[in-house]
Amino acid sequence: MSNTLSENTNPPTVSDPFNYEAHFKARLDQINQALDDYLTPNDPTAPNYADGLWQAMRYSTLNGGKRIRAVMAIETCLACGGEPDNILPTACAIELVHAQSLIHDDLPCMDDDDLRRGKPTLHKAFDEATAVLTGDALIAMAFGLIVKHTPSSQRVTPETIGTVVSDFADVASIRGLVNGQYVDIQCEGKAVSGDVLEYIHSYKTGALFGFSTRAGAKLAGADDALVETMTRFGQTVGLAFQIVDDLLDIQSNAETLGKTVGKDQDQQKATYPALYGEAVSKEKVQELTQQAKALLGNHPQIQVDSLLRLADFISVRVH
Ligand code: GRG
Repeated sequence: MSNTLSENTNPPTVSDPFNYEAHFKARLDQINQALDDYLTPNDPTAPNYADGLWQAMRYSTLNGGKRIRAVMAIETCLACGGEPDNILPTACAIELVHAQSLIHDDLPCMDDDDLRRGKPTLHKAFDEATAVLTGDALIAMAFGLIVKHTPSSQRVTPETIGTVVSDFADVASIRGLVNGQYVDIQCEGKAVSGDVLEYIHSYKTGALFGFSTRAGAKLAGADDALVETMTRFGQTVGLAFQIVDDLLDIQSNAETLGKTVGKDQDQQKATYPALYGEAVSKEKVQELTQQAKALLGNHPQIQVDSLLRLADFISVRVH
């Protein structure tokens, strides 16, 4: 398997997710290996009375997952002229916060789910207290990874890395996921407007995608205009990703998705298909995908191929 995109002489067609997945398998292996390393206690000889917590962190993080946000971060960094080492710690940090959000989302006080990535959710496999603590540990660890492991250089200064950490704090809190999750829960069972729905999806999902591409661009040393374009690219693709998620919740099955289906309707969630219907939601996905891809046309200096494929893959994904 090739480890670089440039070695791929026969790129998959954009509407073929199987070829796409093969193309990016090397990226997944790289991310999974780094996550495995980060989630290994440093000193195996030291007393470790919290072994169960390490196991829970590994169970919830190294248990599959598409790694789409991490791949977006890496591919954006490469597209903007950066190296994998610049972005890998942040890509892993993104996956840790994403894993944490899924663990907490699955808790009985939130979406109350039993199945995640084809296995029992963390609080089912372990217990609720462990699930809360695992989430806590993953968030804090994520910030540490960026600070401890991101190499600085003349192009990517410690100050730039500091702004990445600050951006991350925004999307992992009231300016991102937590905000979206709060409004999502508050809106359960209520009729919501299109604006509120877009707000929920943008905060709950779009924000972390936007951070992924923003960090990718910043850690490649991109200028402000490119950083802003890449942020919008990620946010737009992230919104499309969430609408596809809404559609799959209706159209797919638990075996394919590895999670419970039909929950949005059961919990009377605010979703695109519920508000606009399936056909309009699919059109919206295509519209957002085209918008995202068009943004990239503003910067002829970047290598856009893999980002175009990512956007297309997200729009046609089946799991
Ligand atoms: C970040 C501090 C902090 C708190 C999180 C619980 C919560 C607050 C937010 C939940 C947000 C949430 C569940 C959004 C859903 C996003 C989504 C579409 C998840 C599914 O992503 P995939 O399909 O999952 O990429 P895999 O398993 O492939 O990684």
